[in-house]
Amino acid sequence: MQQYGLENIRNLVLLSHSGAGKTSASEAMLFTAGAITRLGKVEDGATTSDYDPDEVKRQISINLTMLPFEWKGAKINLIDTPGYADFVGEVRAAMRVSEGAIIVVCAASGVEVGTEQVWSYCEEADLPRLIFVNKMDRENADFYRTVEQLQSRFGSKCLPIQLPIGAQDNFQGIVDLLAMKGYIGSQAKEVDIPSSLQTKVDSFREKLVEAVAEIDDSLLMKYLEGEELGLEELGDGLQRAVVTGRVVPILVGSALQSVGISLLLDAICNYLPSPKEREVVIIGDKQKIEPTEAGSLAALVFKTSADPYVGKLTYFRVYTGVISSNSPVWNVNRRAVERIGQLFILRGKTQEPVSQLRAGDMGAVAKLTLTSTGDTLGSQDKPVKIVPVLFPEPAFSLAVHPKTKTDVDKLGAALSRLSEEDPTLEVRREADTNETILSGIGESHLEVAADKMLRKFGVGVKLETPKVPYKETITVPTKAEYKHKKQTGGHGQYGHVFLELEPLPRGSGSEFGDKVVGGRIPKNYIPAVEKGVNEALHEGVLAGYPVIDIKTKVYDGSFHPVDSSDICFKIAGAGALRKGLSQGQPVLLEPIMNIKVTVPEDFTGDIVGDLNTKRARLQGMNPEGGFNVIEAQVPLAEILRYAIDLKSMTRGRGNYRAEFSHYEEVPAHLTQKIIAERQAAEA
Ligand SMILES: Nc1nc2c(ncn2[C@@H]2O[C@H](COP(=O)(O)OP(=O)(O)O)[C@@H](O)[C@H]2O)c(=O)[nH]1
Ligand SMILES: [Mg+2]
Repeated sequence: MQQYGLENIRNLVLLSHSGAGKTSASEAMLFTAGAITRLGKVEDGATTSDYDPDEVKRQISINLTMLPFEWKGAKINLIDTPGYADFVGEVRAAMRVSEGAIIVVCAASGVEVGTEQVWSYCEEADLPRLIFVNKMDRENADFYRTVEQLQSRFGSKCLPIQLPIGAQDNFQGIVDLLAMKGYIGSQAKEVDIPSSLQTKVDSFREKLVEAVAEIDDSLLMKYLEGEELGLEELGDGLQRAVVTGRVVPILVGSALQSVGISLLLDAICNYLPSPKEREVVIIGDKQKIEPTEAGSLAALVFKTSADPYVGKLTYFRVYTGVISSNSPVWNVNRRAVERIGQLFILRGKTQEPVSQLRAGDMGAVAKLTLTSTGDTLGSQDKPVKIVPVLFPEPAFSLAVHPKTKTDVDKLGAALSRLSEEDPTLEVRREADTNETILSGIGESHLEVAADKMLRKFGVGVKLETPKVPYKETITVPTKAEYKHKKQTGGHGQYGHVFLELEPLPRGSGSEFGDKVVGGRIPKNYIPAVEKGVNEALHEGVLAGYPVIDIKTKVYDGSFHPVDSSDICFKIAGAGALRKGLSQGQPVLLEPIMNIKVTVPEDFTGDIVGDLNTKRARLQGMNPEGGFNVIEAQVPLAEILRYAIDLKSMTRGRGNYRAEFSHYEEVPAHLTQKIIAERQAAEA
């Protein structure tokens, strides 16, 4: 592929609710532009974009895919993204490096949850966009109903610049409201506008021309004076309206039949901004720099993938300057030189070697050693850091259990490579329950991660709901005595300890003190008593959970001049503690979380009702722009699968964050159940 200047590049992300047809549309664009010769189908696992085995298996997109192609003297770096909410990290990364977006909407389903989600991402990021109403050939497809939905949800700035000719079985082509021409079939054969459509065409064109005229005073004057605006004037005006976000054009077509695709490609080139038109935001007081090829290199790493054959693959977007194959660059974040090997442009799984990539363009390079996602590759004399991708925080956790002994050994390395590849995955060790915890966006996200672990790194794992790290404590002060005495042939064993146990307030931890007087236990044995006590605190007497919030004092005892030893006093200390715990009316403690649930206002009642069944204590409610932020304290045991519950209760519109607050006594009626479960698990 030829090199393109800033003005002739379009970096473009495809966004939608899952299943609206992004991947099919990307395939149709590649085909229409002549970049591929066969039009693959999602159902056959044959698209350029969904090449990954996990994607073929599930017939959905999971990863962002770069799909560059050329169209009428421009290079379009198209990025296909997953629609499924669990893979939103990929969407965020793709959006970060794009100057424009196409939101695909299904003409039969209309505006869906995912459509609203990606729309709000675009609003946040100020991303100029087009809407492509797809699947016009499908039964129930209704362009005008979909347009009404779009306008009522997102405002009157969503304006058709095309109308469909026919619908469903009879969908044939498109009327272009700017050029006032009709186009039929996948070859876009020019035809007259059907007379049956004339009234609709006139009224939608009128609205469009009016909106475009408002972009600038001289156009407006002309329009108000009743003068016709020329095609070029309209096109220029529309371009400015789109780039500034004042108009979001609605286009129409069918990805499966490749109808409307060449007009979509023209619209991308004509109306969406080039990299030259968007300033580059760098770290430090909202500073901005000009995108230019002449400046020093600044390229942002927006994705890292672990390929079993090529090794590590680093995806980057060049903002200023030029990056060349086989040359060193400065990693600004690591403050070190990184050696760049052969550069590639990727199209799905194919890699095309290139000698350089210039400002505005993007590509990939294999086997970098110190670079990770979010880093800027630049120059040492003019080091700037480009603002990285902001990834969402993980909200759902599962415990990872390796299946076999070999899997245990390989687990750590596999997990760390996976989380390097996917910044929305997090791995940690829960010491209290001795489990490895994998956190991500949702259940499917973690299931895909498990599949990847097996396929890429040969590690088999089972995912299970994590154990709750319960604790134990006592509720009344008590005293306990334990004598360890044995006479087994020659040398005997002797240690004798009296302990005082006292409950402490929550969050105090455990304390140990020594009140022995008169040398009834010689000082040198006290550390052994403490050790015995501390070890015994690891396993409570109720269900074997660690004991916290307790003060232990050794206050009396006795010893034997020959038979006593450290080990004997350790045993006595542990024994006395266990006895004391049983007498101290022990209870189970459970972790309580602070939870913040953000949902659209209409869902407030349902969410609060559900939280009440989860033993939650409501703490506050704050309306925030159509949403309600509900704050509560809730036991961890009740929200282990909350990400899934919330998703189904709000049809994907809610999200939440939880963090540890404190430990609290488990209600008596639940204690027996937890003890029984623990005993069953041990057995
Ligand atoms: N009838 C019809 N089906 C389509 C069209 N575009 C996509 N599909 C089907 O819709 C399903 C989802 O498409 P896909 O491209 O994977 O959607 P994505 O999740 O947005 O990438 C697949 O079964 C496609 O064959 C279209 O224009 N017409
Ligand atoms: Mg897809």
